[in-house]
Amino acid sequence: MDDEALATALRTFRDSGLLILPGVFDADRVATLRSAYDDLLRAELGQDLGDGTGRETGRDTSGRVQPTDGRKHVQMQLPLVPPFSDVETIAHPLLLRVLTAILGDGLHCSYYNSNTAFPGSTYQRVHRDAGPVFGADLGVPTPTTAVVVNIPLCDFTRENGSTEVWPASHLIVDSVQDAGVDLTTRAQALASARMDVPAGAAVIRDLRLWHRGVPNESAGARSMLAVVYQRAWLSWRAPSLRVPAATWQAWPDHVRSIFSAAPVDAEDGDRPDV
Ligand SMILES: O=C(O)CCC(=O)C(=O)O
Repeated sequence: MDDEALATALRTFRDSGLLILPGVFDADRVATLRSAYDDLLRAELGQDLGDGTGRETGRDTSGRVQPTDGRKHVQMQLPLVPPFSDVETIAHPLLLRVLTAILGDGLHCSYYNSNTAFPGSTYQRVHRDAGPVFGADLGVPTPTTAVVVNIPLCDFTRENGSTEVWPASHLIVDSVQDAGVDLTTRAQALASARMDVPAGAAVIRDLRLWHRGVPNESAGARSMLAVVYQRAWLSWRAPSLRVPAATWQAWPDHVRSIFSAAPVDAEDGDRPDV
């Protein structure tokens, strides 16, 4: 990506709150991630994934999988082990270049999750993943402080439930009278788009952007990784984020820095040299 393309990408992201980077991951990487992901989800739920019997309200025994809003939508926390912890997955050079331009030096990963819409899923409520970092009192939108990177594990289509998004809604700061009206009602008056992207793309979304999961009318599960990166000075991080010692040892320094806020699990009781 040359400087001009980067400038266009950043402007698009600032204007819309969303940026699609096609062709970041090659077919082999997507296939490897998909296979490891499906194995994990199948093991956690103890069931076939494509049969539409995705657990609706229950919780798997390890607590790694949780239902989200709407029927047949689940989220699953991912372990920082290969291939999920591979540098090419979580710190791909192109992705890092764009993320650093958005979030500044010293950005860190605070959450490693995923979303699956099973066949037969329903509409979620329109929601934001995070509100304005300084609250609504300021009354004006502030620059992006955190993004989620979605990595689709299959082509996302209208049929299998490509996520619905409201471009530029990351810049909406609620007034006192608006704050009491739910976003699903407010969104009816606004134009939305669908995240129809091929596998191999990375989608960077401002956490404030309004969005929702939608019905999956295909016969197979539709899954994406969801990795949150944020500015160096934001201290929030998911309690679930832990780095196995072997992963820490395998990472180069610049990737360790991205995960430096997460605890490292030591195999021998010693904290690895951080
Ligand atoms: O799976 C999707 O398309 C969106 C999921 C989502 O936004 C959620 O579960 O909070």
